[in-house]
Amino acid sequence: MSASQRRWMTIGEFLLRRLGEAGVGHPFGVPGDFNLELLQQLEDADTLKWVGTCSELNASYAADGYARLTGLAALTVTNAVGALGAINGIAGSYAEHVPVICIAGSIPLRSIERGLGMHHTMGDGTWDGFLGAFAQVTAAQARLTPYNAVTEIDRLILTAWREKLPVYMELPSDIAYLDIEIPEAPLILAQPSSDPERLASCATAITARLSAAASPAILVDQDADRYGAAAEITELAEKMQLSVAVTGPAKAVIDETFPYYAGVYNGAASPPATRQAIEASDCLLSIAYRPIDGTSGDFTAKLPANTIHARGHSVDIGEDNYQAVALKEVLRAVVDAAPQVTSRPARQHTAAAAGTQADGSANLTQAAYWEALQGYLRPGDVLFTDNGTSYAIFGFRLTPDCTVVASVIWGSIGYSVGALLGTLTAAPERRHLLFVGDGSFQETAQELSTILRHDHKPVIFLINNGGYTIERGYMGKTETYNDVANWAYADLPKVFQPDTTARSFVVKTVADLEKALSVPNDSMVFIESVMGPYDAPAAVMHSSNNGAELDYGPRGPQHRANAQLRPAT
Ligand SMILES: Cc1ncc(C[n+]2csc(CCOP(=O)(O)OP(=O)(O)O)c2C)c(N)n1
Ligand SMILES: [Mg+2]
Repeated sequence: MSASQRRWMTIGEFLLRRLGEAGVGHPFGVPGDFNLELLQQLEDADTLKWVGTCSELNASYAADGYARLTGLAALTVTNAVGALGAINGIAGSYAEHVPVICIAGSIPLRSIERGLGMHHTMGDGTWDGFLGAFAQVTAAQARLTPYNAVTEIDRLILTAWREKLPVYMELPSDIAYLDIEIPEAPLILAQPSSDPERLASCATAITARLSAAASPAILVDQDADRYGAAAEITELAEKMQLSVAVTGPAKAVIDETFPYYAGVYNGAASPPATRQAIEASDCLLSIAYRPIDGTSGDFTAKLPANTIHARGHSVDIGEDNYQAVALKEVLRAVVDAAPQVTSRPARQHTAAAAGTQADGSANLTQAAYWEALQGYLRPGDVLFTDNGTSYAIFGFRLTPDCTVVASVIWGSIGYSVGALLGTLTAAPERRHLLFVGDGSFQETAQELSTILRHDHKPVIFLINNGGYTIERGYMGKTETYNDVANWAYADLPKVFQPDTTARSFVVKTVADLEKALSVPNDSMVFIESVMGPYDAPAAVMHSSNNGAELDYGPRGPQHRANAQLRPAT
């Protein structure tokens, strides 16, 4: 009898079976005595491949990256010391709407029942505090027991997937090997179907408004990707010949060579044509727009008053609120009902620049760097940025089928290095490009060793500018608190893997960079580019300068002479 037909299974095996059915092929994490029994079950079952990381924080970032490409991820950590190490990343998954299952191997039920002081606890016989901590940063939490495991495992996995949010599960270490009676049917990941009447009325109302408008447009935020609705949006835009802009967190969700693509919208910081398409639209369809400082041009965004707000499970149209309507189904119905429009032909698309025009022997500048990298992009690339001057990638004109992974809302530096391990694990056949600063990299650099250990082949573009240049635009242009130690970054692949085939470069001129960009992608390429601490893209500096006004107010220290790095004029 195959495992999927058995009526009895151990709790641990059942959990692993459900993860596999939900498409989680590679849980990340760090072992500990409270989860080793589950890891042994994972080894014995040999259906999932566990990926050990250097830290739980990095495991949480890796899981987030993995889920962004596959739709769901998991990590296994040990009680409290492991779980709390991961909590920053789990909270980030909550902010960024990424479904991640955090499984904490926790203290035995025996210890809980008897109130025994245990290691990895406060030592006072209490046990609920960590569930409480995770209640703040997850959509659902549970401590498994033999009598709730069947229902709670399914509830948590389905909640994560349906709501696109993380969940937290404690598996007490003395129950993973206990047999429970289990359902034979596999777990099916599906959104609940829409209410038929609400769906029909909602789609009819949206179609009528879009059809009557002279300049309809769509604004796409990241939930369009989380709910897998990009294809329907593109189809609708093509059929009705309407403009589609994205927010920064949704960059690359819409193919940037699509004729109706209108750019990245960010309030007053948008390109004028993008701003016009959105703010002057007489019927804007917003897909889950979540304005924060960084996606609203520091609150200068002005969406039209009659904007239709569609979200994962609900829609607002004027005074009408529609519940129980699934985003993908709503868009599908609108596409089907929408008239074919021919009166709004698309603009001509401008081709991506081929490469840098700068003098090869000149010292590398940020301007020449980003210009050269624009020409390096290929269709299908996965691009990462961390917080820092590498935010310049939001200005790239992307080739088709790219994915951008960033954490614009949560913004925890170092995220990108851990998340890169996750996307490489999920899609090793794609080319992965990491754009990261020295300061961000220093937070999570050790995960490079796991990337090398699994023979992944990303290209890492590290800017060595001696510290936190993006922060110098807020405050402390020349202060030492914005400096970091100068590492031999390009030597790290060799440190982390002595017999590595990684190709490392320290780049100081445009010609050095061109040479590094010409090598093949058959092993890791690590390009450390040395640039000045006061060299920064103007858009990043404008954002930092504005951020300081919001953060410190009119009486803040940012107005002192030379307190801030400003855009070059
Ligand atoms: C965990 C965390 N700590 C601190 C910060 C504040 N912070 C935002 S950007 C940044 C500096 C990034 O510097 P670097 O990666 O070197 O980028 P650069 O601007 O120099 O290119 C810091 C410290 C943060 N966002 N997250
Ligand atoms: Mg830096």
